Amino acid sequence: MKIGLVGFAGSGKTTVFNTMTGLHVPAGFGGEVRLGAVRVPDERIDKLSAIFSPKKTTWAEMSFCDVPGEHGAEKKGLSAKGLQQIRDQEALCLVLRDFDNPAIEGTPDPAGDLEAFHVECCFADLEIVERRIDRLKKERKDLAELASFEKMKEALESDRPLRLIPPEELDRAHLKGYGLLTDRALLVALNRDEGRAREPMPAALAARLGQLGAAGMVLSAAVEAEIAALEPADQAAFLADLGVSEAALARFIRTAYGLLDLISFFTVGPDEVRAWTIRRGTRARQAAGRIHSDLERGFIRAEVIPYEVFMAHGSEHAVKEAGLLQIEGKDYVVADGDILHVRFNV
Ligand SMILES: Nc1nc2c(ncn2[C@@H]2O[C@H](COP(=O)(O)OP(=O)(O)OP(=O)(O)O)[C@@H](O)[C@H]2O)c(=O)[nH]1
Ligand SMILES: [Mg+2]
Repeated sequence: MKIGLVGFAGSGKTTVFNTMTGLHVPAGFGGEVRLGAVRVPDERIDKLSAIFSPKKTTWAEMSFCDVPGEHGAEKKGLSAKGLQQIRDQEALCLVLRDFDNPAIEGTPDPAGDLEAFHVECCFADLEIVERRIDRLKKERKDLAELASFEKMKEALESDRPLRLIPPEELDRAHLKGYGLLTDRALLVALNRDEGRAREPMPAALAARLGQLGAAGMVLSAAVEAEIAALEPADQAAFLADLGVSEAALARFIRTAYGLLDLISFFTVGPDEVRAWTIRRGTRARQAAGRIHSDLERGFIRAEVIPYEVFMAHGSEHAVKEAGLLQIEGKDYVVADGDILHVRFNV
C-alpha cells in the first residue's frame, strides 16, 4: 500500500512523514518527493515467528510518499506538476494545518483547506472526464465506457467525489490509467499544536469527512515525530503526556486499514513467517495470487487455520489431530488472521 502525503504548503507533510517513518527529513519549505516504508506492526506475526523460529520474518508494509508543497503561489492551489505528483499515489493522506505556522500568513483554517483541496481535485477530475467524453462521442464505439464517464461527470458536477459511487454503479476497469484523484481513498490528518493533541476532531469537520467518504485522525506531528524517534520502551510515557494512547503510526494504520477495508492473512513455515495484506472479501484463489501468480493459476485448495485456533493448540500437528484444519476451495472468503497453506499444481 502506497500512501501519498498531500496538502497545501507548510501543513506539516514532511513532519508527518517523519512521524510515520521515524526518519529525519528536514522540515521546511519545499524539498523533493521522498519515499519511506514502514513495517505494519502485528503482534500475531511476532508470536508466530517466536513459535516457528523461521529464517525470515516479514511483516506487512506500508509506504509513505512525501509530496512537497508548492510555495509562492498567490492563492491556494495545486499546479499541474503538483497534481501529477498526487495522481501517482494509491491512497491519499491529506494533511490539514491546524497550528500557527509563522512562515505562512493567516490563521489555520483546516475546514477551508479541506474544501479547497476537494474542489481542486473535483475540477481536475472533471477536466479529464469531459475530455474523455468528447473523445468517446466522436468515436461512437464504447457505449459502456461512455456511460461510466457520464456517470462520473454527473457526480463531479454535483460536487461528489468519485469514491462515493458504489462499485455496482461504476465499472472501475474504465478508470484505469486516468489517475482520477477523487476516486482515491482519502484519509485526513488534522495536524495540531501539541497542547490540543487530545481534543477530538470537530464534529462539523468529522461530518464533512463522512460526506466525502473519507476517514480522519488527529495528530500533533511536530512532537509526535520526536516521540517516534525514541526507543519503543520510552515512547509510552511521552504519548501519555500528550494524551494519546498509542503512537501516531499505529493510529494511522488502524484508520487506514478500516478505511480501505484491509485485513491480513499469514503464511508460516521454517523458511518464512509472513503477513499478507488483502481487501476484506478476497477469495482464496486471489489471495493465493498475492503470494505468487503460480499459486493462483494452479490453485487446488487452501488449508486454513484461523490464528486463534492455531494459538489455542500450539502447532499445526495439534490442530490436525483435533480435526480443526479447514480444507477450503477457491471461493472461500479469507478471514483476518487466517493461516493459509495453498496446494497448487502448475
Ligand atoms: N507547532 C507545530 N508545528 C508544526 C507541526 N507540524 C509541523 N510543524 C512545523 O511547520 C513547519 C512546516 O512543516 P513541514 O513538515 O515542513 O510542512 P510541509 O507540509 O512538508 O511543507 P512543504 O513541503 O514545504 O509544503 C515546520 O517548521 C514544522 O516544524 C505541528 O504539529 N505543530
Ligand atoms: Mg515538505
